[in-house]
Amino acid sequence: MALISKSLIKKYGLDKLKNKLKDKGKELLRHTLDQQVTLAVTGLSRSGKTAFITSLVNQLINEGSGTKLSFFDPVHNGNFIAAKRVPQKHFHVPRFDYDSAMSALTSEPANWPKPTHGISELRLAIRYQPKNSILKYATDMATLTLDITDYPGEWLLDLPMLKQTYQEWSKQTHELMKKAPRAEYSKSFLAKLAKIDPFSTASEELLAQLAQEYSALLHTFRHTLGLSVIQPGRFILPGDLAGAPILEFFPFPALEELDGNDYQNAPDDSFIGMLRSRYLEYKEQVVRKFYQEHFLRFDRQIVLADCLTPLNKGKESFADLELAMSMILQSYSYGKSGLFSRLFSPKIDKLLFAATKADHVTPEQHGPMVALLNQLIHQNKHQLNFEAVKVKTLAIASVKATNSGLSKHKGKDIPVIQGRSLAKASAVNSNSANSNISHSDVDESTEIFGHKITVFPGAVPSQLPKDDYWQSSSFNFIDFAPLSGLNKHQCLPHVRMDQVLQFLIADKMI
Ligand SMILES: Nc1nc2c(ncn2[C@@H]2O[C@H](COP(=O)(O)OP(=O)(O)OP(=O)(O)O)[C@@H](O)[C@H]2O)c(=O)[nH]1
Ligand SMILES: [Mg+2]
Repeated sequence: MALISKSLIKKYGLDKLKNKLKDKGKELLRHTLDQQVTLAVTGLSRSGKTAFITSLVNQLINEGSGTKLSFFDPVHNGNFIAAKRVPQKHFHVPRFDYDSAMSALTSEPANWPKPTHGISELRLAIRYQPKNSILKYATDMATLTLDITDYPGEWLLDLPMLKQTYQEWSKQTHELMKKAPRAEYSKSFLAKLAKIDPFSTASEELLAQLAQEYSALLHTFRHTLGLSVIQPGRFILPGDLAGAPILEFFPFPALEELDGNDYQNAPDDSFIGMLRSRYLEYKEQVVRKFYQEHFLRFDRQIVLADCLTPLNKGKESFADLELAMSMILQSYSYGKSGLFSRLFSPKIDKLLFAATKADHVTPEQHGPMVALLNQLIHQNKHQLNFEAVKVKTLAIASVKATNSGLSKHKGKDIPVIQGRSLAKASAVNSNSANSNISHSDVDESTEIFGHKITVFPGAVPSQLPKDDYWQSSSFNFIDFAPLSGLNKHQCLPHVRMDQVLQFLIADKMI
């Protein structure tokens, strides 16, 4: 880029310069004119990825129709022209279903988009007028191509497996299964494993059946217990691998008593042998392949974290989120000592952590939300070296589903949010019973049966919560439905999506 200077472009004009340049120079110029960013969006299931991408695309393609992007410089400074969806880059990767997501949000009554189960892509072409960069001498209008990839954060939880043998992984996973809250649910599965001789000839059928039970357990951990450390990640989000034998393995506690030699020498057709080879195959064909085929081409990454649901679920769920975050962060551990750098050469230069669903709490709680997320990230900072990556944290709501305001409570003004609950009226009543101030305390006119509620869901701790926090259990938020009356051709209401755009792409549009 430095080779093609402003003065050269000024002196010759762009067309003449193109002719003067030799092939290498032309390549460089083309590269200079084509701005391209590959943005990856991840987070554990239900963290808000689909809502986030839908809102991001919606804000850009409808810019001007009720946009609130004041902190996004290209809009604020007037050099944003327009954005549109264009065919995605990789035809073999499923398309991100923007239209279905928008239809759900704009239907009456409005719904959230359906859960998604794998990777998907969408490409935007963003037109802008270069004002400061070298491009302004070359063209009045430049295009930034933004490739957005949605992929499950669970897949990042598998990275540490790359450095573990099957025996090591099995031991570590079994440790987790022996402890509360997993222990109670794991008992009968572990009892079945205890009856199997690890050196006997494996039955494919039994392996398949046990693998299915292990996957069902992982689903329970995630969806019933609200836990975050789910390994292997593909077992609950298999993408296109559903039913493949590569997903038919599980931890085998009997291995813990074996010495390394017995483990190594176990015949290939024994239980140990079969589980070992599937584990190895999983590491190579699934985990490593994902990093090589997808992760390595991401330029920028946003990691979405729903810290509020684990706060609602309780101490164990929150502790599990802490562990999951530290595992996920290994993928961004770029220091020389980081596992990731030793395995791959990453190129991500900007990393945004966003605490999602900030509209579930009153606005003055956004500061504590960010502080809490910072703590989750920075307690692992000693393992991390972000020297090559710019990192930021924000509290956001991709699609704001509540309105905030003040309400009188015992003669005092207190901050509240109001929205339409997703839960049935009876569930709403019991849900908010523990809140500091329930809907009925606050607003007599609240239509409980119309599911419209006004509530102060509680204070978000700005530190990693200690035992006394869990004992007082002062936090309880409610799931809200999207606001009604949203329109496909207008910008969705949001909290801080402009700051997200500013951090992730504004520097490519100057
Ligand atoms: N109030 C509010 N709720 C949100 C917001 N974003 C997501 N949600 C809630 O979180 C749920 C999950 O959001 P999704 O965007 O589907 O999350 P995801 O990460 O794509 O989930 P999977 O596809 O299952 O991995 C939604 O159904 C909403 O209930 C938001 O900005 N505000
Ligand atoms: Mg999704």
